[in-house]
Amino acid sequence: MRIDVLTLFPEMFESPLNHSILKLAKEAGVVDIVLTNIRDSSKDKHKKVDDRPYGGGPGMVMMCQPVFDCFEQVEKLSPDKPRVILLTPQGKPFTQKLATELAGEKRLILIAGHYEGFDERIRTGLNAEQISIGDYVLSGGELAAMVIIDAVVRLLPGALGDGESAEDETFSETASGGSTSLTAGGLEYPQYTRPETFRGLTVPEILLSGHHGEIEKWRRQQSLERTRQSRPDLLKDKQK
Ligand code: 6GU
Repeated sequence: MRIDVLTLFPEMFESPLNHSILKLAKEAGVVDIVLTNIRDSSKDKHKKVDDRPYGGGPGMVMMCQPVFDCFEQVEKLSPDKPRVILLTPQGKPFTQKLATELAGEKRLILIAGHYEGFDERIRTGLNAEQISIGDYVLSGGELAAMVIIDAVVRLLPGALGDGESAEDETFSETASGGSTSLTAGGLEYPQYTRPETFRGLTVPEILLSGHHGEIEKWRRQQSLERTRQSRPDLLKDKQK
């Protein structure tokens, strides 16, 4: 997969893209992530990329010219037709299901904005879909782009090392939309590793018993209880 990111702050991506799974995935050739600075496309003599909103109001709006020119230059860098995504709090919610869908694409172009938002003609002119990562406001789309990149790349075949699997997780879903994980769409059960006692805190007896059936039952109960406590909405969703 190729992912192009259009941003005013390419440096923000350096650390997240160069550690852990994303680093390994890039090294393995599973994904190619290319960062392009929108400001470099500004034709303004001061490299301006934003301006005051028509009609008044607070803040600044990302201008068409630098974004359109940057997009057109980047689009040409590969023959594959991209899925174009604008990161904005007005977008559709990013979910595991959407991550799975995006992981099936050959190419993504992510456009991260700053200031109060994009000139609307950027969305319509570039035929971009809008995605939000949650109901809160970030100061820019960069962190949202990184969240999406992480969630998508780890799903690509070959991104996780041997013995690791992106399936069988809390939010994983099958093609039909149903969950097949042990937790059945709920939250993960609690995990423990050595030692058996740490500062007087012990590991639940059942996990040391070797009774696999009982362990599985205990894990299901724990998962259900945690889900009831923290995310009852996930249980309600299942009843629909
Ligand atoms: Cl994609 N951008 C911004 N600025 N804020 C957000 C967001 C995106 N998703 C949630 N909040």
